This record gives sequence, C-alpha cells and structure tokens, in this order.
Amino acid sequence: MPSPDVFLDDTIVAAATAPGAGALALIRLSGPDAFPILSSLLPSPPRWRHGRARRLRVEGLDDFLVTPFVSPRSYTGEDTAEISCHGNPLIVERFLSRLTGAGARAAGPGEFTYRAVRHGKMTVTEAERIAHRLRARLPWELELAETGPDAGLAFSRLLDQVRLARADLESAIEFQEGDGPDWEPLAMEIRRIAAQARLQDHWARLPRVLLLGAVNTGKSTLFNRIAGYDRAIVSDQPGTTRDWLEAEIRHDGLPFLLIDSAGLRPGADGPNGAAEGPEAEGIRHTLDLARDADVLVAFSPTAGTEADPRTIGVQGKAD
Ligand SMILES: Nc1nc2c(ncn2[C@@H]2O[C@H](COP(=O)(O)OP(=O)(O)OP(=O)(O)O)[C@@H](O)[C@H]2O)c(=O)[nH]1
Ligand SMILES: [Mg+2]
Repeated sequence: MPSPDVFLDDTIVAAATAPGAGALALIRLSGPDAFPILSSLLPSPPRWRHGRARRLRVEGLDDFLVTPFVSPRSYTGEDTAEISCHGNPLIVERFLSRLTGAGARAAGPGEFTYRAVRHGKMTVTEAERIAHRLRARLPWELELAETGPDAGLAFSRLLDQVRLARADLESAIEFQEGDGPDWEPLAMEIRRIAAQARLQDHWARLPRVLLLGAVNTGKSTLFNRIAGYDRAIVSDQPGTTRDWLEAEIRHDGLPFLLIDSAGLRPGADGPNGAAEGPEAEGIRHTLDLARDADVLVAFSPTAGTEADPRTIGVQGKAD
C-alpha cells in the first residue's frame, strides 16, 4: 500500500489568522525546509535557534517577525516558523507567494494539525477538540470541546473491530472454514459514530429564528429593526419579499440566525388565486425554512403554527 506519508515530506505554509484587515497577521511555515526557505529570503543565512525571534525585512512589503520552533519542539513536531506581520491581506498574500516560490506548498485545511497527530504531538481526540474549540460559537460548545465524546477512542475501537473482521474473513477464505465475519457489530459501530457526528453538526449550527406570516404584516420591518440596518426591502405592496434573507444577530452574547421570509397569502395554495412563478417559489422556500427553524416568530394569524411548540405568536402593526 502506498504510504500516506508523501504528504509529510514537504514544507507547508498558510496564514493562521482569518483573512481580512487587522493589526497583525500570523503565517505558519512547517516542514523540513522551513528554515532554508526563510534563509533564502535573507542576504546571509542566519542560525535559526528555538524561540529566538528574528526580524525579516522584505523590501517593498513589510517587516516580519519570525519565531522559530525547532523540531520536535513545535506544534507539528517539525521545524516550524511562526511569522507575524501587519494584518493587511495584500501583505499576507504576497509573502505567501514568496514562500511558495521558494519551495513551500500551500497547506490544505487542517494540515498542520494532521501533521501534529502523525508526529505524535497530539491524539486524534485532542485534534478533534481543537477543531471544536475553533468552531465554537456558543459558551456550551466551548465546554463540549473540553469534555465531548472521545473520537480517538471511538476510532480505535472501530479499528479493532475491522482487524477482527479481517482476520475472520482471511481465515474463512484461506481455510474454507467458519462463516466469515459477523458484520453486524461493525456496521452498528459505524452507524453509531455517524449518528453522533450528525448530532454534533446539528448542535454546532446557529439557532434559526424565522419570521413567518402573511404578506404585508411587517416581517421585513421587524427584521430590519433587529438587524439594525435596512437589509430587507419594505413596502406596502403585498409580496415584497421573494427571497429569504438572513442576518447573524448576537443577543446577550448568544448568536442566532434571524431569517426573513416571503409572505404567505391566503388561497395561494388553492385553485383560485394559486401562487405561480417566483411567488410560488418564494412560498415553497418559506415552508422549507419553517420545517427547519428552531423558533417560528409567527405574525398572526398564521395557520398551522398555533399548536407548534416552536412558535412565538406576534401581532404585527399593533399600533
Ligand atoms: N402602521 C404600521 N405599519 C407597519 C408596521 N410594520 C410595518 N409596517 C408597514 O407595513 C408595510 C409592509 O411591511 P413589510 O415589513 O414590508 O411587510 P412584510 O411582512 O415583510 O411583507 P411581505 O414581504 O410582502 O411578506 C410597509 O409599508 C411598512 O412600512 C407597524 O408596526 N405599523
Ligand atoms: Mg417582507
């Protein structure tokens, strides 16, 4: 079997900070050629010493601060440099292309952590927890990152079962004896892990709060008021909103997704006055969104929502 380690032989580079302007940006370079690549940008190659930061001046670009981490005392276990500069995406992009021009490869998503696992710097469970910590948007998600299910343990159990099944299969083929492996426990374990992953994905998404109701009841007006700016078109023409709109709102430190939807019209699903074209499409989206939402802010009267436990009824145009 070809070794997957082909991806561990080269030197990878990527910005560690989010794209966009900021006071500072951080770039990470990791692999056997990390220091030779940096040296090639300097007039005379320095001696890279663990933790001894150095200034790297690149004409016409910026002053960079390079902190070397010598293998194995780094995040990935390889020779690594953490390079900070001013947080201008243009500087970051141009410096990244200097590094790739000098022999580094643009890292894929999660590749630094993949290397850390492969070099024994962390377990799969720890890597998984880092991913949770990076994605967490709610306080309890941060807690889950500390105490959540042990993915490493689940995978090593699965691997044990695969090995057993393989041994059974081999002996069934080779000695023509036994019925071969019992696949059911293995299939059950895979289903259990998949279900757990789906559940985690579900909880990791932002709660969805849908403004739902008849046309011209003031949904978009409320949406704009909560969003804090005129995101949605408001007019006295029924059916103004056709596409749904969303805004990420933070209230008391808790984020949620507020969604404005195309208004419903009495009779839109009946033979007389049935919705057609874009209106019908908009209503179809609204009904899909309603199925998926965590909270329905229903502008009364909105048939079918009264008994739904997700509903908060509101009266539009109450003045
Ligand atoms: N008097 C009064 N008028 C309102 C209120 N809220 C909205 N309106 C007006 O009602 C009309 C419709 O408001 P929208 O916010 O566009 O209503 P909508 O529910 O999004 O309508 P559709 O997109 O057609 O479904 C506009 O002329 C608003 O200015 C309110 O609380 N009081
Ligand atoms: Mg609207």
